[in-house]
Amino acid sequence: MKTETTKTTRRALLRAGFAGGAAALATGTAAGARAAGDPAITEIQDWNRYPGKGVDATPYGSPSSFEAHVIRKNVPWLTSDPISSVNFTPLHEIDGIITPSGLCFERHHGGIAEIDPNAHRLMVHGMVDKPLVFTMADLKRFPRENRVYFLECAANSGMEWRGAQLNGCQYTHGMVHCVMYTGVSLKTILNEAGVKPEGKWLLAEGADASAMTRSIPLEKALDDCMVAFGMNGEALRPEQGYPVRLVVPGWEGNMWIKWLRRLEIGDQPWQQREETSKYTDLLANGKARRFTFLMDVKSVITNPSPQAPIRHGKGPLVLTGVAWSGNGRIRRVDVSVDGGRNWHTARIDGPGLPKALHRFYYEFDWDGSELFLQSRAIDEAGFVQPTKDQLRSVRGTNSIYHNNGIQTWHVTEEGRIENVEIS
Ligand SMILES: Nc1nc2c(c(=O)[nH]1)N[C@H]1C(S)=C(S)[C@@H](COP(=O)(O)O)O[C@H]1N2
Ligand SMILES: [Mo]
Repeated sequence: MKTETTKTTRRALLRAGFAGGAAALATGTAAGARAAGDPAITEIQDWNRYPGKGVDATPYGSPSSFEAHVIRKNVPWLTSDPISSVNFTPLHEIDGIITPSGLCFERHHGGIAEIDPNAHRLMVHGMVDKPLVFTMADLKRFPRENRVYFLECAANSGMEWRGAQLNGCQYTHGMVHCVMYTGVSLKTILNEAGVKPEGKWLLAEGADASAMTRSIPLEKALDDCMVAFGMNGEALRPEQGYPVRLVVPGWEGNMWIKWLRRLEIGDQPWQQREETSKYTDLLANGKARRFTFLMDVKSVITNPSPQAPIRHGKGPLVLTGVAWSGNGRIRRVDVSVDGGRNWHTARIDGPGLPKALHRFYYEFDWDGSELFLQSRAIDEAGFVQPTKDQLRSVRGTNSIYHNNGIQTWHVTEEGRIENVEIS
């Protein structure tokens, strides 16, 4: 009873205080102005009244139940079976440059291998002095490295080659993620076996039911590739290749063999399915580009976007997105609100790491008129993200791979947003 009285008094006081302040707020900035008697202020909420769950309620934590909509999603009609399919990173729901492990898009060709790490082996053989087999425990006794990289599937934006298709950056650009990997440099492992002078290529093979296999030039293997067992500070997730995957920085995701079990050294590529029938780029003249490993400079505005419309009306607006390049760092990102007529330099915030996502922002006052939003990234090698028309004039429309064209979002006066194409 006493508590009730106290509560009523406090509520009454709050109400009185805010009735006086409301007039001043209404003439101030839109942000922060709230009507008098807002129950979020005047009512004592349950979480303020009762103690919450104690420690260990969730020994392995999970996001707030109010964030339950922040999930990977697939497009069921794209593939006939989820075992060989893809889902997409919810780019419009995340910020910064690191993709939370549970939101990293998944691409499997034979489902997720559930591997007992104690029964897993990594074999190194072929043109080497000393063929070797490593256990996971063996791998963890080599010097370790921590590096942040993006992984993009070569088929990201693949549905958009012939025109605007999917309504949301999660679907048009969500086959990319960026995490911090912990592992051993591939060079260390290969040096342990001793690559023979005639060795020029590396074959990497997965232990999953698809036994995914790709040929990688030895030069790249000895440059910056990693044999990774950690992501974002903990073990790899099963979806991402637990207990160990190959990291091939800046190059197409297909080469980042998950559930890695075999590395073979040879003197030429093996012409596996994934580098002949798949992941080659069919041009207009019927010839195909092969071994197009590098992921070119690319960017996309993640907010606002079709799944994240403008709900706050005119006034201050935070536009944000991500940019990345297989060539290294992003030098600059330009943003246009009028379909590419005028460009503004966006602000890159957070670490600018080579072959990692870069986060950009462009803050402006929206006057409530219709917009055509675009972003254009430029990398440190000087490559400029092309328009889709520029890309098609060189590559045609036969391929589904390596589409790094500029994305356009149409914003209506109501703040609704749609995937469109204007250049
Ligand atoms: N063993 C194996 N490795 C694999 C695949 C696979 O199906 N099996 N898919 C590849 C493809 S096509 C891509 S795009 C990336 C996806 O990595 P992710 O699932 O971590 O996003 O893994 C690659 N590595
Ligand atoms: Mo892929």
